[in-house]
Amino acid sequence: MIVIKLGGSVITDKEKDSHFNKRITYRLAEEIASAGKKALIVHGAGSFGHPQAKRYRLNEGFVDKKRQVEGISLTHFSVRVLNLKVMEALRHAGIPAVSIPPFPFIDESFIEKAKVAVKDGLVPVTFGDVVLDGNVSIISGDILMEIFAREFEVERAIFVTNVDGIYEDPERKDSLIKECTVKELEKVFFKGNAGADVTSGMAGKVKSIKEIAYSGVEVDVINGRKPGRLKDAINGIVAGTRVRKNE
Ligand code: IP8
Repeated sequence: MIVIKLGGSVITDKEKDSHFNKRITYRLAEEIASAGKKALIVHGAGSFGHPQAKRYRLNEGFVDKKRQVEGISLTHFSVRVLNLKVMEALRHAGIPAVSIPPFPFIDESFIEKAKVAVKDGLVPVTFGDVVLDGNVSIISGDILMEIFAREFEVERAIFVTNVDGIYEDPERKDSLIKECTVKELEKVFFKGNAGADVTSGMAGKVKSIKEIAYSGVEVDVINGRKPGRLKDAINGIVAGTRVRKNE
């Protein structure tokens, strides 16, 4: 089984509020379908969640509850709109996908629901969302990748992004890390590229990647804008960054 995250920066245009990259998402769905492996799918929120969550400061907890209630509803609505679009793409490619939203919170039943779906031959799809965990917060798709990698027998985790992989220095094109151990990744310092992102961009992602590799699952980071790379990665051929699992 493979766990795949379709990053918000690939399936949406982060520069424009609520803009879905339909052509790319449909192609990625075709690549997943044609690779023919069992999969669990997570997707990011991109411009369907980050600007909304930021506007209402949902990543800061309850700071102005009266106003934030509208923000919670809007953000959850927006990520669900995106989820439906992703579901359409997956179903168009012939993938028997079913949606399992994190809202209102993640507990054991979340994993149980995903397990039941997998057992019956369905492909669970979840996504970064707003959650009410006694307070208000944002759960990133990266954390959901950690949960899936831990709870299922996963062979590989693939992060589909809009860059070629993990760079030691994002400003230096020649610093792409092609393959490394999780221990080597520890030595790389990531500045983070927060921008419009409420879940810390690449720095947050690397934290999750390390967790997954430490839990014994190999992680690949690839560029989803380059046709064929996702299908190849599912089949074990990575053009990007491969983080070897901790053995
Ligand atoms: O794009 C963020 O999920 P991510 C979820 O996977 C929201 O980091 C609602 C901003």
